[in-house]
Amino acid sequence: MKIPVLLLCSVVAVTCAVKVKRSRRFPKHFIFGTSTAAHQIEGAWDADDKSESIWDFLAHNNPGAISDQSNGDIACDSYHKYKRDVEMMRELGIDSYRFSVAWSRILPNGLADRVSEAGIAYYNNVIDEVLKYNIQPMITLYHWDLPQKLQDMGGFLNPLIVDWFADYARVVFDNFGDRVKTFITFNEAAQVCHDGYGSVTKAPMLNITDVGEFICAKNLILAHAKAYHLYNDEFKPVQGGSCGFAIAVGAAQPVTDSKEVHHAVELFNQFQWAMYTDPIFSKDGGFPKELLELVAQKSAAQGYPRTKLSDFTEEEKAYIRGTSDFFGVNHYTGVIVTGWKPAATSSMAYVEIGRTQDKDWPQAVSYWLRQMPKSLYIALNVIQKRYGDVPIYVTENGWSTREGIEDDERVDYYRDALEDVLDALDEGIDVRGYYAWSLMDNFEWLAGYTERFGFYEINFDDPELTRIPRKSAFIYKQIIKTREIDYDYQPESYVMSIDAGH
Ligand code: PNW
Repeated sequence: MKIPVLLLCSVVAVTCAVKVKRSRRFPKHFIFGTSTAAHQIEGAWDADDKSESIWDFLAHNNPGAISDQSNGDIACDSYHKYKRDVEMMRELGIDSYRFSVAWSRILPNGLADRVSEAGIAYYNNVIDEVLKYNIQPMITLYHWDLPQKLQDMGGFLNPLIVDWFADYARVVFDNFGDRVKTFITFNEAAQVCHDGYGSVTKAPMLNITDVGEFICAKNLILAHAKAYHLYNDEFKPVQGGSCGFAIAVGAAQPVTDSKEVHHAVELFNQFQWAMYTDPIFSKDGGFPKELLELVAQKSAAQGYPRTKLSDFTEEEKAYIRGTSDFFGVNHYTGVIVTGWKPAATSSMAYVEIGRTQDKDWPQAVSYWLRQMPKSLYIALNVIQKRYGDVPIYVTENGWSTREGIEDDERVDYYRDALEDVLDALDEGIDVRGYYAWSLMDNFEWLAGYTERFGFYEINFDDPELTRIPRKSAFIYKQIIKTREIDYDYQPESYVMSIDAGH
């Protein structure tokens, strides 16, 4: 008797679970958007008075570093084709568009002695065009494209970057803040400092392990805080918007429930991202304690006369704490953490944390990207557990394929990720919006044009750079329109149109 009853119960439970899942909706005011970044889409690298950014400089002087020897000189040519881009946003029906402005286009000298009229005019055009169709612009001030002239003066290793960035931020707030109500100072500090200064995977490829990364981290966080205070004190009272920080948070799941593995997960989170966000969002401010201790121990063992990472002063801590109106999270994938084996010889505790990805998780074209089950849900949970009820925007989330408009893997990825958002919302996590990466294929940094993240495909050999909607574009459009995820929905044809009201 027992077995059939149990069986029946589980069948009912499964059916109910599926039903509940399917009827869930995104709240009315939930924001759906797409994200891009200036260097990845604009092209027109030397139009008018624009100067070279570190990515222009890298691609021009070290083309072998980019996997297809390409560059962002033309990219999607959004500098000239922005009206078509906005038309695509209307086709998708998005509520908001996240894009970045190029420092070297706005301030060709890097310093704020001269503001480019052409640069300001271009971004005014983009902002006005999206607003015409009721799409809210969200601006990232820095998405990895430092003016090369500032790199020549040390870039993020020079403490003066704090003032340089605040001067630049003033120009951006002053010119665009009347119409733009959400600003993000930095996109992914860890990728700027770790990949660009501590390694060779992003410009300026300095490879100054630990030391360079940590100097960059302190200066970048102070630059963020200064720009936030400027906005908060001088612009917010008049313009009424918000200003925040966006960081990449990968999911980290413990392989077992042991204390040791949980500790390894915590260390992994600290080194991967919390080092950049604890100073801003934690109650006490400053860098994570364990991380500071580990770096101090390693530094001593390696013969350094002082630690490679000292904490902020009490005054700095107070200045930095609370300087973000929301948590911007870029999320793509995750790992299973297996443990931590400290080794006296290695320079960074980070590399000693054992982690793996499951071979059964679907693999994207990007080597680092696998679809880990529930990964966005895990990331959103960790953020809320760590910092409490901070408003969260998913500022990036996406999947890479090769060319081709039949992108079922991307469709699967987005549906799963959006289920994770619904699960998080069900639990009361304050997720306000979701920006998919990316509106269209674009220049994927060191991977050039070999990895495609777009809802719209671009053939970069076609001089017209025609944008063609992929299957995923129709699926995203349907989700936005109905505010729910319908697994049975299939586009009838691949012909796009703009719905009434967009
Ligand atoms: C993002 N991770 O970076 C960038 O912000 C975009 O410019 C880029 O095009 C996009 O990813 C796709 O690569 C990432 O830890 C940072 O998994 C970190 C991770 C992934 C992407």
